[in-house]
Amino acid sequence: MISEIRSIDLPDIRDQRGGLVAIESAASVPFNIKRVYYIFKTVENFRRGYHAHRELKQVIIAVSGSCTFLLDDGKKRSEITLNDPLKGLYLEGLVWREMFNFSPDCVLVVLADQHYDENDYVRDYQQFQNLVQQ
Ligand code: T46
Repeated sequence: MISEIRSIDLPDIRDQRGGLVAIESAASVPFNIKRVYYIFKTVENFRRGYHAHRELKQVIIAVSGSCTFLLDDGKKRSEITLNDPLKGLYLEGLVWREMFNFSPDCVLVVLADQHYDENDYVRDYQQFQNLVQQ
C-alpha cells in the first residue's frame, strides 16, 4: 500500500482587486476531479475524520480560516495546519486523518478523484494498522 502526503501550490492569479485561485481538473491538481465537498460552520471542540481511505485521492484547501490535520501513515504521525487558500494538502492512499482546532471562520474545500463510496473508508484504527502492515 502506498500513501502520499504533500503540499500543492495552487494557481495564484490575484491582482490589485484581491485574490483569485482557479483550479483545473488534472492540471492544478494531479487527478480528474469527480467530487467537490466543503466543511464549514464546524462546532468548537469537535474532532472530525478518524478514518483513512483505501484508494481515494484528495486535495484539501482551507479557503477561509484554519484547522489542524493529524496525519498518520502507520509509521509516523505529524500535524499540519491549513491556513492558506493558496496551498492544497494532497492526500493519497492509506493515511489516517483527524481534523481539529477549527477556527470559527474555517471553510475546507475538498477536491476528490472519486464519487462518495463508504466502502473506501477505513474507520477502525486497528484495521488501518493491519492494512498498512500488509
Ligand atoms: C475526508 C475528510 C477530510 C457523503 O454522503 N458524501 C460525501 O461526499 C462525504 C464527504 C460525506 N458524506 C456523508 C458520510 C457521513 O455520513 O457525510 C457524513 C459525514 O462524513 P464524515 O464523517 O466522513 O466527515 P469527516 O469530516 O469526518 O471526513 C470528511 C470526508 O468524509 C473524508 O473523506 O478525508 O473530510
